[in-house]
Amino acid sequence: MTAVTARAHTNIALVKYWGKADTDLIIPQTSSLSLTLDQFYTDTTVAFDATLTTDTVTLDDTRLSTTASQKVHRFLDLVRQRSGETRFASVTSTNHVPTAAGLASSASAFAALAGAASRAAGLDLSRADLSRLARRGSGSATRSIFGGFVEWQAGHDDQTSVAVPFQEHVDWPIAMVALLLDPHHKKISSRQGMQSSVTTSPYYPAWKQVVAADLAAIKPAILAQDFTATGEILEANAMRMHALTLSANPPYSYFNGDTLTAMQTVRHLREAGVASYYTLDAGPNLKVFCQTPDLPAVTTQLAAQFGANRVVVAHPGPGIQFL
Ligand code: 2P0
Repeated sequence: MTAVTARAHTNIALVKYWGKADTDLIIPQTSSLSLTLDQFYTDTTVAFDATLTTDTVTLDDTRLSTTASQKVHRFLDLVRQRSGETRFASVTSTNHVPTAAGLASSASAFAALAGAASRAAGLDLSRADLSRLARRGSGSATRSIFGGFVEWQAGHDDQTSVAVPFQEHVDWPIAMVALLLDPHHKKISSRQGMQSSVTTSPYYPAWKQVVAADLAAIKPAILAQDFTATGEILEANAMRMHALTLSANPPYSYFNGDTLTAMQTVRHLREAGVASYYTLDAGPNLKVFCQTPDLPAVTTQLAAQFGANRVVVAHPGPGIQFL
C-alpha cells in the first residue's frame, strides 16, 4: 500500500468553458484559456488498501457520504480500469483557501485526485495524460495540471481534448483579487447550468463565435503583456458567458446584489484611473484582474466596501506537484 499525495491549484478561466459536446467524456463545445492561481489549492492523498471494502473519501476532516462522493467513486473506477488495480482506495483531501469563505473548486480537486490516484495505482502518466484524466472528473480540472496561462483545446475525443501550457512561467506583474461575497454552495451546479445553456439558450451559437474570437485575440494580448486588451477581453467574455444563463429557459443567474455592486466598484476604479477588470464563474464571487502596482488601490477599495476578510490577493500559480 503506497500513499501518494498531489497538490493542484485552482484556475480562473479568462475565456470560459460553458457547455459540453459530450457529457460522458467531458468534451467541451469550445476551447478555453485560464490562469492558474497560487492562493487556492487542494492537497489529496490516495492509498489503495486491500483491507477496505469500499472507497472512503474524507474532505477537510469530514468523511463524505457515498452520495456526496459519487463523482470520486466513478473517477477511481476509471483509474482502476486503466491500471488493473483492484483494491478500494482511501482518499483524503484538504482544500487550502486563505479564509473560511470557501473557494473550493472542482478544478483543483480533480487535478490533485488524478495525480494522486493514478500514481498510487502504479501509473506513471505524462502531464498531458494527467490532463486528459482530470478532464473526466471535471472540465476545469483539465487546465489545473499546468501552471500559468493554460489553454484547454476542445478536441473531439478523449485523446484530442487536452490542456496545453500557453505560458507556464508568467513574468508579468499581474494579480487576480478574489472577492468572496457568498460562501454558500450554488443552487445550480455548473454542470446543470451549462447544459441548460447549450440546449435552451438561443445565444449559444453566438457564444461559440465569441469564444473563437476571444481566444484569437487574448493570446497575442497576453504575449505582448497588453493589460488593457487582456482585461477588456476577459471581462466581456465573462459577461457573455453569464448572458447564457439569463437567456436559458428557465432563466437563472449566479449574480447576487453584491455582485452587481462590486462590478460597479470596478468600473468606478477604472474611471478613477485604476486599471482593473472583473471576471466571475458559476457563483457570485468576483475576481478582479489588475497590475501589481495597483493592488493597494484595488484592495483598499474592495476591503472598505465589503470587508478585508473577503479580499484575497492571488498571483499566477504552478502546475501539479507531488509532495
Ligand atoms: C471555466 N467554469 O471555464 C468555467 C467558467 C465555471 C464558469 O468550468 O461539469 O466544474 O465538472 O465539467 O469544470 C466550472 O465547471 O464543470 C467551470 P464540469 P466544472 O472554468
